[in-house]
Amino acid sequence: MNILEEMSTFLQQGRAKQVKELVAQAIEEGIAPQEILEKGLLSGMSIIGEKFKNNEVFVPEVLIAARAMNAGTELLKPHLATAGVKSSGTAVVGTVKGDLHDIGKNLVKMMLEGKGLTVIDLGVDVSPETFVEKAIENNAQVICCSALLTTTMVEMKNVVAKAEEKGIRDKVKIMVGGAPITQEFCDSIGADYYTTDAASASDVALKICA
Ligand code: B1M
Repeated sequence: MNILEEMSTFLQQGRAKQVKELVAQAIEEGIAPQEILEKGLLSGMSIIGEKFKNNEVFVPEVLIAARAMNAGTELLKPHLATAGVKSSGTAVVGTVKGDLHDIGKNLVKMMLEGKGLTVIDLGVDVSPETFVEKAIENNAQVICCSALLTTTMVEMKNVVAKAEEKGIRDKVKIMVGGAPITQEFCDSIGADYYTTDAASASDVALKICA
């Protein structure tokens, strides 16, 4: 088993300490941070996701795997980020109301910071009002909404509506993403951009702010 497979296995077992140690070792060995993220961490989380779907593991196991994932990505963060880049714009980022999934949102945050953007992280379970108020308060050019549940993705429409109501719709772009989101959904709610992954989200955000 190579180091990334081992990392993926420990992540599935929720062994945060071992995941962190292997991330540190992989960085030390010169493995590209993106490869560590994709083949070591995300691959483990995707296996857990499948098992969760098939009732082979349950919420506690998923939760400790998620903690191990966050521990690993935290260590990777400075390596994914471009050091010393001057802030080129501001984005507010959050997971929509009713939704507590934050791993994808944290990756988006990390990649945006890596592009030198100032990121206001609103956390999870964020109401449309909060997205819009914080965008106004921080003069943000982009609002990034993440959702993982089909029951919560509808909240994104409310973010668009709230931005219109508060008169900032022409000043701020709204980007949406997360596993259940599609381009079609994005278009149907009047959001501006849909991206499939955190790296693409940061590319688009950078263009918006340029
Ligand atoms: Co939840 N969960 N979960 N869960 N969970 C899913 C999403 C689910 C698909 C599992 C399944 O059934 N197969 C399912 C949703 C089904 C549906 O809606 N159709 C589900 C469910 C049902 C639930 C609960 C309702 C379970 C319950 O309690 N009965 C509950 C809901 C709680 C709530 O939110 N109110 C729940 C709870 C949890 C945990 C707390 C245990 C835990 C979350 C821990 C945490 O986040 N801190 C959890 C987890 C971990 C998952 C799975 C296994 C993994 C999600 C994840 O982090 N993936 C997930 C199954 C799966 O996705 N395979 C599942 C890794 C992450 C990097 O991917 O967030 O998609 P993702 O981000 C990607 C892209 O989507 C994109 O970038 C990332 C890649 O670079 N992206 C963006 C994300 N946001 C973006 C924003 C952008 C652009 C791109 O622009 C703004």
